[in-house]
Amino acid sequence: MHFLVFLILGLLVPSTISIKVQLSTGTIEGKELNATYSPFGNQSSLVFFGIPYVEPPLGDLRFRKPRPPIPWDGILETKAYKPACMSNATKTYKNGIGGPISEDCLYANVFTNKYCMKNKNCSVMIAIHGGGFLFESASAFNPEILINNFVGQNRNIVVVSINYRVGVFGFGHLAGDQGDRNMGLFDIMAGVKWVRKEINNFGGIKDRITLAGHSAGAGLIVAFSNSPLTKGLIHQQIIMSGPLPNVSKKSNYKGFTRMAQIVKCLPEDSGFGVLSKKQVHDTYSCLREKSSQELLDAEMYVLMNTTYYFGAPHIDGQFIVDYPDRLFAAKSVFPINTLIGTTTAELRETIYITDPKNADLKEALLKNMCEHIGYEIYTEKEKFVDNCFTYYSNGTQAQFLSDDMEFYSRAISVASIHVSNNTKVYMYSYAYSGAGRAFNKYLDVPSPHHSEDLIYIFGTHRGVFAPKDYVIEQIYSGVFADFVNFEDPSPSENQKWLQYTPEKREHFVIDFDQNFTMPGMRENYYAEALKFWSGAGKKTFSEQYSPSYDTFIITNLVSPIVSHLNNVSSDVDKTLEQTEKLFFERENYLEKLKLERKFELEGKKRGNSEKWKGKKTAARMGNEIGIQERDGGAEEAGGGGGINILLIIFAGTLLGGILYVTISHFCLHHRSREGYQLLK
Ligand SMILES: *[C@@H]1O[C@H](CO)[C@@H](O)[C@H](O)[C@H]1NC(C)=O
Ligand SMILES: *[C@@H]1O[C@H](CO)[C@@H](O)[C@H](O)[C@H]1NC(C)=O
Ligand SMILES: *[C@@H]1O[C@H](CO)[C@@H](O)[C@H](O)[C@H]1NC(C)=O
Ligand SMILES: *[C@@H]1O[C@H](CO)[C@@H](O)[C@H](O)[C@H]1NC(C)=O
Ligand SMILES: *[C@@H]1O[C@H](CO)[C@@H](O)[C@H](O)[C@H]1NC(C)=O
Ligand SMILES: *[C@@H]1O[C@H](CO)[C@@H](O)[C@H](O)[C@H]1NC(C)=O
Ligand SMILES: *[C@@H]1O[C@H](CO)[C@@H](O)[C@H](O)[C@H]1NC(C)=O
Ligand SMILES: *[C@@H]1O[C@H](CO)[C@@H](O)[C@H](O)[C@H]1NC(C)=O
Ligand SMILES: *[C@@H]1O[C@H](CO)[C@@H](O)[C@H](O)[C@H]1NC(C)=O
Ligand SMILES: CC(=O)N[C@H]1CO[C@H](CO)[C@@H](O)[C@@H]1O
Repeated sequence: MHFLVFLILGLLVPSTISIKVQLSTGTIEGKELNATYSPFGNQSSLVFFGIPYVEPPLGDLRFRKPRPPIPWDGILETKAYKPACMSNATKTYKNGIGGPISEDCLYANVFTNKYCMKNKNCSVMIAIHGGGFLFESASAFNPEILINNFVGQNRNIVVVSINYRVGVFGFGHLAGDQGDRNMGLFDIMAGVKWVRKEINNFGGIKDRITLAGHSAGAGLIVAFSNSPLTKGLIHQQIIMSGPLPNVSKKSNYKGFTRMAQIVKCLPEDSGFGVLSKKQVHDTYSCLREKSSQELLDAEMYVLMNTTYYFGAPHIDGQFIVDYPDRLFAAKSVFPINTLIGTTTAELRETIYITDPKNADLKEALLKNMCEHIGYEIYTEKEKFVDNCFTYYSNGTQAQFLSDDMEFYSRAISVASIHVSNNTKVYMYSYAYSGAGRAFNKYLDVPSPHHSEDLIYIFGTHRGVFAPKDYVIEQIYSGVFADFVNFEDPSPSENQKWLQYTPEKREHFVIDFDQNFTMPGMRENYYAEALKFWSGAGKKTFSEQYSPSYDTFIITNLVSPIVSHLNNVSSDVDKTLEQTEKLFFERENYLEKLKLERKFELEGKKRGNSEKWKGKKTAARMGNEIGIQERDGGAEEAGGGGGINILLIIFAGTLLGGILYVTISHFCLHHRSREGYQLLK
């Protein structure tokens, strides 16, 4: 038993260890902090909160890659969390009242203990928070939970949590921008490099670093370990319920551009076209003059009152060099030890398709979803739509479509790419649905959904724990701690956790019966989903989305539809007015793609000599129905544009789309939910 060894040695450690630590940039002074909540005992820790790991990204450094920290004289007191980065504080702190936010937010927090400080040989875990690349913060983690789960119980892990810039501050960019981009990812890399340099001062070993994250945090870790810039920086990764970031070459530029227009750093009518070098320079100069609150307010405005989004990092050619699909296919990713897994319900976004309430619409809704995916991102569109419809019309299968696509089949890709002779890959499927009041449920889908297992690891969304929850917390966090410490998450000698192989897709099922026994190993993780999605055909990578979007993500596809069906916005940020605009924009756009495709195929049939004609006709059709070329969100600078498009269409078209268009027009003004049925 590894634990026993640690325990005995732990008792021998003298209790007079200074809590001042000398770093390469100066001396810091931390404090002792003990947990106070667990029936397993109050674990004790030495903590150092708010250590500067880069120069504050203020003034001219806004929107720039981070720079090394500035040394200080004397002793820097590091006993309290620093503010979270600029974000919606209510969402970041999840306590109903918010908490401090600031642009001066790039600090690290270190949790260690006397054993590590003495022996200087502890493993290190760096926690990367989630929050959709827009909110949350290391300063919102409850320290006691990290102490109990990882530092204490003789697990002796040196835990580091870091803030990184989010929203427009962390992932903004303009079209044509050649400057610093994906600052949030560069922040994380600077944090990891800082840990490598300083962690021995806290008792950690720099070559035993595990990067751990959930959701968007996990997505950022995937982006991190896919990057050519990070080779050799970390030893292992933990990827919990992490969809790959929805990266495209331009993701995030429309929301950012709209934000710049709102604060008057770009003319209202400047659209979304590529900007000249000078325009980019001038826009950034102007944005650097504004207060951080003004930019945040504009970000919030865009999220709520326009059809645009913020979010994912983008392919910048430096940190993220290509689409993950391509990086994986080229096997250009440097493999590392990986613990990866998902919950059995995640987001279930397509559950509206099988909702008994929509029973009459089931086929139409499924076909519509398959068409959006097929026409927007696959090359053999008709084939995709047929296969998708056939596979997902079976029973209530359609509710899994979104999770199969965004979570399960992608978890398989990530796991498989890290399998090598020198690495260990482990996979889990979290199926425990008995959390009850221990989880502050925030989605109306079955348990265990996205974040539900996180209550036992980092404590986010934690509700009221019953005695059984403390036991589960100890077991489940122990799996993660053992992976960090021993490269092996097996819960016991009797229940070995076998390594994942692409052939058998071994995975450990996490569930707990009355005696807290877990089911353990199974094979063929999501076999059916894999069969479907791996045979789904080639993606186009042509970066063509409906006018308000700059990347493809199912959430953004589903929420306008569900909002429309319920006549209530289901988007956490947007008003119903905006989701309705999006709904019509997207349905229109799909009709346009189908029409173009029809002409393209007819052109093909007529033979090569006439091929160009078909294309031309398709383009002309597009123009005539009033929707600009696919990439031309530029034309609706004033926000949304859905209504204008529909009016133009209604007034202008006599072409094939007329029936659809008339219906759309009708729907818009009468908000008729029947409208959907007519889309058939
Ligand atoms: C942990 O600390 C709290 C608060 O000081 C105390 O009430 C509780 O009894 C302690 N628990 C254990 C198991 O020692
Ligand atoms: C924390 O716990 C340790 C070990 O039980 C104890 O020596 C120390 O006084 C406690 N510190 C605080 C601040 O409660
Ligand atoms: C750390 O050091 C202690 C004391 O030398 C030793 O007993 C222990 O095995 C070491 N742990 C690791 C993980 O190397
Ligand atoms: C911040 O988030 C909360 C909770 O989702 C929401 O109610 C509020 O409107 C948001 N604030 C702004 C300014 O958008
Ligand atoms: C959205 O617009 C409404 C109405 O103009 C306004 O009251 C609200 O503050 C705006 N929301 C944000 C987050 O700016
Ligand atoms: C439909 O789903 C059931 C249950 O998952 C499965 O056994 C069956 O093979 C499926 N049918 C088809 C035609 O795929
Ligand atoms: C792993 O080892 C096996 C047997 O030693 C060898 O055949 C195989 O090529 C190795 N694979 C890789 C990826 O190095
Ligand atoms: C739990 O353990 C008890 C005592 O060993 C046993 O009687 C019971 O069947 C077990 N329950 C389950 C669900 O395995
Ligand atoms: C949709 O909701 C609005 C209020 O938000 C209401 O005025 C309207 O009548 C509703 N429409 C339908 C079709 O239920
Ligand atoms: C631009 C965009 O679509 N961003 C989305 C990327 O994914 C995150 C996390 O799922 C969403 O919150 C963003 O809206």
